[in-house]
Amino acid sequence: MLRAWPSRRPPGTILAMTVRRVAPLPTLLAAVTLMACSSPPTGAPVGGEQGLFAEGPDARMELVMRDIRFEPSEFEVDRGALLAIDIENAADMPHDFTLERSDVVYGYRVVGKGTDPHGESAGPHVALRGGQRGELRMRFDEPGAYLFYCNVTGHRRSGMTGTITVR
Ligand SMILES: [Cu+2]
Repeated sequence: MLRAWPSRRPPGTILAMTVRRVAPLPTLLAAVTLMACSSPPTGAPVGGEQGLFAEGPDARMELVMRDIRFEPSEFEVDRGALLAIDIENAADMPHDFTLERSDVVYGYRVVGKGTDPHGESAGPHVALRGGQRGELRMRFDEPGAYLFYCNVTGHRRSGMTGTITVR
């Protein structure tokens, strides 16, 4: 179980932590630029409430997609906190983050041209090409366990699932 780290720290601290955890500098700069701008790059997929990007999140974490699993697959967050998840698809094939429940406030931004959605979804659904990244923000108002999975055919069945515990 990994706890999303609080982001009410000096900005330099957050950046340093981010630098250690993600790889290439150009990619990092793209992600930082994405977070800092009020509007996303032209043509990049966005969804949900973009107003969630107007202010800093209460907690931030990284979620990596691999073949075929999420890392980490379990983490927790406080109820009511604005959670920012930097999602990276470190695999060659497309993957997505799909939340099973739709009663969540969310917004996302993908860096660069995205993939088409993998099936229907009423809630958060972020589809990424291999090697692509994006940011998903969510706020959970109800405590409980929220299942997420990859909706690419066969991936959920193969164990590409995880759980967010809201306390
Ligand atoms: Cu997948």
